[in-house]
Amino acid sequence: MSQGVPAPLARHAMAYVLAGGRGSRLMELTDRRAKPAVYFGGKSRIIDFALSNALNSGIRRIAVATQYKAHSLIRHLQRGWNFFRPERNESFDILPASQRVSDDMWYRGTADAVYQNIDIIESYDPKFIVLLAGDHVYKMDYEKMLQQHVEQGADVTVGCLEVARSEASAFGVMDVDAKDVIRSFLEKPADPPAMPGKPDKSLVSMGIYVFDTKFLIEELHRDAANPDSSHDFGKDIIPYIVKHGKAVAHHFDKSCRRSHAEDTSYWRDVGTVDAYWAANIDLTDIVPQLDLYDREWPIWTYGEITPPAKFVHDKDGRRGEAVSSLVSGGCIISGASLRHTLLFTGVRAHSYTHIEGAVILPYADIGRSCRLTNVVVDAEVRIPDGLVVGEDPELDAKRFRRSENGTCLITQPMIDRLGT
Ligand code: ADQ
Ligand code: ADP
Repeated sequence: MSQGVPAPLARHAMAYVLAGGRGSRLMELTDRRAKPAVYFGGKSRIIDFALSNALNSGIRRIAVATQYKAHSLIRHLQRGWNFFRPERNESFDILPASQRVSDDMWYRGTADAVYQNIDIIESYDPKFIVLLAGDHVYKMDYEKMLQQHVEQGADVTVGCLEVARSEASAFGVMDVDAKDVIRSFLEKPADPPAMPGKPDKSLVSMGIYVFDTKFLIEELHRDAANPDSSHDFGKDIIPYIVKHGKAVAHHFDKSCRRSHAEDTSYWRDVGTVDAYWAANIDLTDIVPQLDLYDREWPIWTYGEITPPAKFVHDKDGRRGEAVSSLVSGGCIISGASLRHTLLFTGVRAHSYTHIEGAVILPYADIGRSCRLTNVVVDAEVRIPDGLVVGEDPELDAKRFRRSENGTCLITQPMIDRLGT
């Protein structure tokens, strides 16, 4: 169907990013913002990874469907992703759930979040749709996925990777033949099937898809007319195409952006507080698994203009210092010491304070004489002088959101409750 379209195919594609999900396992971190708007890596938000991948792959039309607690996400997109120019055939559309098609306020499912905007997609007439999730951290060249899609003449191409079988029930799990044609697809099976010859592994969907636009629109109309459908890609659309058409798997390994030959193929869901903490803290390692310093694959974001980070002695001559840490612009470390810590923009840390294994979101202020170990501190939280976290599991669990692995998430309402 798509034979004859000249490469790069990305110039004929629109990236459609689903960014409406809450990500409820991130607990209070997503009380005020959708998961794609959650801060990651010191300067970015999670959605910047999918958007930067699209841009770095050569895609120049992007749409983002939003729903849950969209304000912080929309503000971020308006500030950081506003450089697309119609006269160069570029576009960037933010598509909040609205009453475009029916009286329903909300998108009913991921397929409905595309169906309700078919007219907008058609107005740009892209040949391909690269459908992305706005809530994963990874670097990937979608051009390679588009090329496989065209070469194999697929109806849909599904991005996939291998995960431990014990974790696979959170995903769509597939079985493929020698040419990677998908033979079966089970959405979040209780007992996920293993890969042939690899009893501990399952092949799972990354929740990203390439479609010919015309085919996708036909499928969305068919699905919308089906009263039994939940209007979800993973539950309804993909299993239907696997049965009645040609669905092909694209292995992430083939298009994962590597900075050097030994790079592992890095993909994270960061769906829980523990996974979020670990992926951020990993960046403080000597050689992190995710390279944010690759100038040929930059992760674009909204960058606030700040003065440089500042490290000062306090009045008693105590050094403000950070080792194995990432410190963003606008931070002031005064007489505090930091280890394996990641500070987002504008954080303050004061004298006699020690911080270790901490992810501290923008404009938090850590008082004097605190000891914080293995914490995530939400944006703009004011940690009172003398607070100790990470040394008494029982006390921590009473005061904060203590995770399975012992990470404490600290938000302002939790701090306010300490005084009562
Ligand atoms: P899930 O992880 O369950 O499974 P889902 O909740 O469907 O993913 O969300 C997919 C994306 O759509 C997310 O980026 C989310 O933010 C967004 N989204 C959810 N509801 C939305 C709505 N109403 N409007 C707009 N956006 C919305 C999917 C697939 C699995 C696959 C995993 C990989 O169904 O097969 O394995 O992703 O993570
Ligand atoms: P502490 O509680 O550690 O004593 P303060 O918050 O009083 O720290 O600030 C300590 C140091 O941080 C100051 O002496 C100054 O060097 C620097 N600092 C604080 N605020 C600013 C600012 N607005 N601009 C530049 N430097 C500042």
